[in-house]
Formats: sequence, C-alpha cells, structure tokens
Amino acid sequence: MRALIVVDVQNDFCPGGSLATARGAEVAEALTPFLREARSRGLYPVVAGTKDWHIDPGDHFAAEGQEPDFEESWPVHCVAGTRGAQAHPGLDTSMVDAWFLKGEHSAAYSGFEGHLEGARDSLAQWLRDRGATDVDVCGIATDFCVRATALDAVAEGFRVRVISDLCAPVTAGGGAVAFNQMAYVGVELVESGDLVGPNA
Ligand code: VGL
Repeated sequence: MRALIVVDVQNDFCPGGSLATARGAEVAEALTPFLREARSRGLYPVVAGTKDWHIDPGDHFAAEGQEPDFEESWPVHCVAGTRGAQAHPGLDTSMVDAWFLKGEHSAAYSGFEGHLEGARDSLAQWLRDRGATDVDVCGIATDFCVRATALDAVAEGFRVRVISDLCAPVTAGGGAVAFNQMAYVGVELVESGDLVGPNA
C-alpha cells in the first residue's frame, strides 16, 4: 500500500509568511484537487501531514540581531500554536488523516523526527501499522524538509517517490540539487499528472 506524506504546507513557508517560498501557496492550492482526485481513485488509503512546530528550537532560529544564513539558521517561523504554523488555507486539511509535529526543541527537517499530534507514535510506525510499504512525498521545502523526509523514508525501508511539481524550494538551485540527491539514493521523481492525469 502506498501512503502520501504532505510536508510542512504551512503559512510561514508561503508568500506572506516569515520564511516564504515563492511557490508555497501554489503548491498548497494544487494539492487540494490532486488529493481529491487521488483519493477518489483509491491511490492513497492514508495521508500523513507534517508540521514544523517550534517552541524553543535553539540555534535553528538566528539569534536576535544576527542574520539567518538560510542553511542552518532561519528567521523565526512556525512557532507552535501561531497562525504561521497553521496549514495554508489552500490545502483542504480534511484530506489529511493525521498530523506529525516536529522541531519543538531543536531543528527537525525530516517528518520522521516528528510524533503524532497529541501522542508519541512515530511516523514510520504509524505508516507501517497501516500497511504502507511505499510512500509518495510532496510539500515544502524541496531542499530542506522534503529532501530530509524522503531520504529518511528510504532509510526506513519504504519505496519512495517524490511528486516534483507539488514541491516548493527555498532556492531554485537548492531544489534542483535536492532532486538529484533524492534520485541518487533511489527516490523516483514523478509528476502529479502522471498519477491523476487523463493518461494516468
Ligand atoms: C524548513 C527551513 C527551515 C522546511 C523548515 O520545512 O523545509 N526549511 N525550517
């Protein structure tokens, strides 16, 4: 069975947010019809969403008065419970079965570092308990949390595809490098039209 992981489609990673990607809102808005079509075709019996969910993530946030380097230190973003941490309204959250939160007290790029909202279950266990052997990954940001989640999914033994047009990068160059790195470890790169289009 193949599950879908929707990575960090949150307001702060979309235009208007504190760590906006150029294509974040576009991805959120494209995900909703994709998910409706995919689920109506029975493609994804389970859909997991991840959220960056920071309380005090240490040096993941640039220190006050310091410039973030946008590699390891970042503007304040996705603070637990704030609007910036909420799912982007373009995403129909009724399509997501469970949310996994990550990064409360340190940087956490991979959804596999997270835990089920209100519980302790890991994403890997939750997926296996539901019979998932394969996962598709999409969301934000291609070059950080999507990449880390896809690489961990491979390491956890899942067969992994990334839906490239349903991902938004921090930088275009970083996104291209990330796709290469993912492909190198065996992630298959697909496009949403291959999965739900008229010729799918
Ligand atoms: C992310 C940078 C910092 C992401 C999270 O969701 O990809 N990127 N924190």
